[in-house]
Formats: sequence, C-alpha cells, structure tokens
Amino acid sequence: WLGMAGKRGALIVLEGVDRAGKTTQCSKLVQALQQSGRPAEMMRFPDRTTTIGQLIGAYLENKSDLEDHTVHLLFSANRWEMVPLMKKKLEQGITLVVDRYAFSGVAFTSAKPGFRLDWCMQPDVGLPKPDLVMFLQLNPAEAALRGQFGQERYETSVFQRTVQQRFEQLMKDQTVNWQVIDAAQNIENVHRDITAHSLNAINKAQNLPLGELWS
Ligand code: ADP
Ligand code: 2DT
Ligand code: MG
Repeated sequence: WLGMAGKRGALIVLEGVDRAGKTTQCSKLVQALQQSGRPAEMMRFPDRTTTIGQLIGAYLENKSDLEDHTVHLLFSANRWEMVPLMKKKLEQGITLVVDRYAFSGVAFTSAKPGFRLDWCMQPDVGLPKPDLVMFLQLNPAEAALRGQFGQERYETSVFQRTVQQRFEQLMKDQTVNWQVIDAAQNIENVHRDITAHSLNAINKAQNLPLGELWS
C-alpha cells in the first residue's frame, strides 16, 4: 500500500566510527523531517529490545561470550527480523533514519582475524537497500576530544582503526549511494549537510522501487 500520494519513504542510513555523532544526528534529522511535514522515524541496529537483540546486548556489554561467526549471524538476523516492519513503513510513505546497518555488521566482524569481507556480507545480501548511506568521517584524535571509550566490546582504538579501514573498503562499492560527511564540524553544520543529502534522497526515492542490498 503506497500512502495517500503513492510515494514511498526513503531508507537513510548513518554509519561511522565510535563518537562520530551518528545517534545525535539521526535524532536531529528525524526531528527536522517531521517538523517540515515529512513522516519520518528513527531505527537503530542492533535493536537490543528483541529476543535476538537481548543476546547481542549481553555480548556487547561483556556479560556473555558468543562465538564470532555466531554473533555475526545474530546481528544480521536482528536486521532481517525488522524487514517486514521496515517495508511496511516505507510503503506507508515513512522515511526511516537508521543508526547503523549492514555496513557496521561487515566492518566490525571483518576487523576480527580470519574473517573475509565477502563472507561477512553474505547474510545481509537482499536486505532493503538504503537510498542513501552517509558515512560520518572523524579521525581518532577528534573522536578522543569527545570523551573516552566506553566499557563495551569493540571500544578500543586498535580495533576501531581496523573498522575504519573496512568501512573504507566498503565505500568503494559504487552500487551503494555513499556520501562522506565531515563529522568534525559542529553539530549544526553536520546536521545541515545531512539534511541536504537526505532531502535529495527522499525526492529521488519517491519514484523508485526499493532495491536489494549487495545483490
Ligand atoms: P555515535 O552515535 O556516533 O557514537 P554520538 O551521537 O553518541 O556518536 O556522539 C558522541 C558524543 O559526541 C556525544 O557526547 C555527543 O554529544 C558528542 N558530539 C556529537 N556530535 C558532535 C559534534 N559535531 N561536535 C562535538 N561533539 C559532538
Ligand atoms: P551502538 O549501539 O553504540 O551503535 O554500538 N555492531 C553493530 C556490530 O558488530 N555488528 C552490527 O551488525 C552492528 C549493527 C558496532 C553497537 C556496537 O555493535 C557493533 C558497535
Ligand atoms: Mg551511537
């Protein structure tokens, strides 16, 4: 069912390393879109509220250990379980602003020893394809000015440096609409850049079918 005007919403993803400002900017974008009369909702991955998400949450908080392939597949399953809801909302004309997606999934697992990028991508092949993926670019020195690492798994500078390299490999993929955002700017200027790209993507997506990621 395609909303009253028959226009679907856009799937917009924010990616980037720890403290780049993803969560801050997702909520500001949703607020700005809503205030301009465009239906929009925020989502985040992992979604720690589901049964699968609770397993992931315990793992990230170091309250449980999971085998590396297993947790990779749980992160992917945590996206797939939301796909029916995502498609329904997009068809209703709601733009979804998503804090992390399959790109984080691949970047983080493939930063572990023994994991190839292509193996990491396979479980997410066919997910709803984002109309726009913004990578909030911030170097480690700038990130450090925003506070210390937290206590969660993966929050170390060595690991984050490898994650950054994996994101750079993923950004070479021309089938995905990547836009690099200078996340070292102040919050309002980052927001202005993100809003401009998003409005453009929302307008284009209206007349295009939703794609399938990496397929
Ligand atoms: P992420 O979700 O990418 O880890 P957050 O949005 O949680 O990042 O932001 C991390 C910290 O940096 C928060 O304390 C936030 O207030 C601050 N912050 C976010 N954007 C900026 C910015 N452009 N300049 C300075 N500090 C920022
Ligand atoms: P935040 O909740 O602070 O964003 O941190 N991650 C995320 C993965 O390893 N695989 C994934 O598929 C996703 C979506 C990144 C969540 C942590 O989980 C990592 C940081
Ligand atoms: Mg965040």
